Amino acid sequence: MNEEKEINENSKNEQLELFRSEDNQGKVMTTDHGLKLSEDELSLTAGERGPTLMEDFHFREKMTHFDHERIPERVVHARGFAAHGEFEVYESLKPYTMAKFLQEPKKKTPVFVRFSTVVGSRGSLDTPRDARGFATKFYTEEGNYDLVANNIPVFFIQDGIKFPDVVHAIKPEPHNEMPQASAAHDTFWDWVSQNQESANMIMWLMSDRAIPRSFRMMEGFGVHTFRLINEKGKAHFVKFHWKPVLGTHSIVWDEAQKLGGKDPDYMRRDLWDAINMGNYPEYELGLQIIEEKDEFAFDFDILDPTKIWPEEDVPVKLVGKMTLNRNVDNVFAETEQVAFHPGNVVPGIDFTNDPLLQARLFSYTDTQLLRLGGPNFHEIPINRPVCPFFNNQRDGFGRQTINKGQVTYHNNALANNSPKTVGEAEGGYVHYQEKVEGRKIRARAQSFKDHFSQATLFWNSMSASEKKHIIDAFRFELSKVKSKAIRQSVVDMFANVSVEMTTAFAETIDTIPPQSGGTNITKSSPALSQELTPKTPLTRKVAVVIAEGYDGAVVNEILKTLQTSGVQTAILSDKLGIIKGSDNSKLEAKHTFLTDGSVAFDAIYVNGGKKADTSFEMEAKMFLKEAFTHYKPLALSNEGKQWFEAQNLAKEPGVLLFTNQESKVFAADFVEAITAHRFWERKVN
Ligand code: HDE
Repeated sequence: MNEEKEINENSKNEQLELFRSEDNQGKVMTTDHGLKLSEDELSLTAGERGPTLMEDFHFREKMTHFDHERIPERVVHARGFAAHGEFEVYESLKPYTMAKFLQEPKKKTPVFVRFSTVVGSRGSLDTPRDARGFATKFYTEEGNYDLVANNIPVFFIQDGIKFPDVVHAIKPEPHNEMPQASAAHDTFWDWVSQNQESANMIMWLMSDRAIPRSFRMMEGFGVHTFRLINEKGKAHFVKFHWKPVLGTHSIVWDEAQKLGGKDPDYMRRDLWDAINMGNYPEYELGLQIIEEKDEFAFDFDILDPTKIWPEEDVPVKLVGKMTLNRNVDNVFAETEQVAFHPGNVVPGIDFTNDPLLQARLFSYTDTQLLRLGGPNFHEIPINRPVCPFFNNQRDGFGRQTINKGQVTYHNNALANNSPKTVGEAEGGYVHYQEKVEGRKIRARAQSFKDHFSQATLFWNSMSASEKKHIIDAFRFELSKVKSKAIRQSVVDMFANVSVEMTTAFAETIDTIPPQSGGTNITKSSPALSQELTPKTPLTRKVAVVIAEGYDGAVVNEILKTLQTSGVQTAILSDKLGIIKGSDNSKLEAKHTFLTDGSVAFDAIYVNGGKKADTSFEMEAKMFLKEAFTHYKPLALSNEGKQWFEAQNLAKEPGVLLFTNQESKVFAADFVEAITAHRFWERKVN
């Protein structure tokens, strides 16, 4: 297993195959030790009504294993979902880095990506207002490289020593363990108002970025400044980005909350289904590069993780593509046991002195030691590098490898001093020789102390609807904060970002609006808004609502057009099973009003049906009204049109009524509306 082989996109899968069990199908049940069993439902007892006997090794083994099935969940990012895939560069990145997996286009490197929420427990929901983790393990020929990213490019704090504080503050409060997976409570906002470096991150957290539509439709950011080093030893500062090919999209807050009840697995299901259907999610890798000589050329410190590098000032160069194309076989073995670490680097990629990054370099191994039960977690199949690995680390709980040989120390003569270290020319990792000097102090540079300018930049860059969502998010979160003093402190803090914004929510949360404040930042960064992100009908989900006696000709035309445009359709009715059209055509309903709210879909087409009763009509009206208030495209014909008109909602944008045009034209217009995604200009109240 541990031999040198050319790495390609299949390398990790082939390695995992060595550890996969056969399916249980048709097999005889045995103990863990291979003994065939004759009985699995009755314990061994002394007589039919007597006590259970200690001798019952099968009972003991089965129960003991069960008792020990759980491992500690991750202290943050506990709820996650993952998939396998591959990565390739578009052009050689040789001018910037010697990392071998970034040298040649067409060379494919296997990857494993775990997406996550940050705050909630493992059994919480997929759609809270929260940052999302986006951690990628590249299995390269030089060892594993981990890009452990989030979907928000900045962080709450500048120094990792404060991480336990922010996490304690945002997690459920310790005296009553409430609320789950939510920042909307006193301790979090108390912490925010006492730690003003969080301002920029809070703007992102209150924005649509914190309620993504899908893992397939969110950006990823390495957050920290890293270094790329080329063969000549020249370094560049770099920030890493993932750009989803489908664009960056979000849902609305009311939808997010309802989805939490209707389908807490909404985002993992979306990823799982997309991969199973062959709609492989794709993300382009982007680099922002700053020359070493320009380290101090910006009005922020490039080592400060609460700052972005505005894309208009430092463009993102798209250098490669990652495709996720295979679901996991077993969530525990892969998604739960995968262990990421920002310190897993390869030659050509190095760190900077960002104080948040430095703290992470300690924390990730430390946490795995507890979570995965000891120092051998690198041997768990999902964590193993695909290249060979040799050293003198030995033993410990759960050791898998049978290391041969007598010698387990360095230097040695007995084994010719092997395993030996090698220089850079042979692939040995040499840390970048940055010159550092200074006194031992606990202090932060002045250049880290502007906490508000970029928060204002973010606000300035939002569209009108995005601004409204941010204001509503502040209102929601702060309305749940019981202490009026904390609410006022937050208002006073965000007055520093924008008086316009803070005034818009201050009175609604029983606080005194600011009289003055704001920064002198007037510029905006269009890249921060989701307004201009790519939009496509591909993989959008549309509910086609029909009752008995639906109009077969129209419905079939619409289904055909949607499907050929790459839209996913779902037939929905008041019951499961075959529904007959007025022309005797048949469609099978696999979704119902009861099981799937309108929130499960991106757009709705209601045809109705001649035989629809009043209960169907009531349900359809509620379904439509809800989708309408979420700004979704709606197409209506036949009874559907009448029901909707009865609610006086017909003239708003994004509502398509089938009048006398051809159903082909109607269907094409609907696809166009689906491509627009949401109609924010619609008046919903
Ligand atoms: Fe993490 N973080 N983090 N983090 N983080 C963990 O590691 C930590 C930070 C991120 O899917 C933990 O294995 C510290 C920034 C992701 O398995 C832990 C600090 C970013 C994941 C930890 C940070 C991240 C984690 C918990 C501040 C975006 C999930 C379990 C110094 C760039 C990885 C684990 C997965 C997980 C510590 C800040 C992203 C405790 C101390 C900034 C995506 O080690």
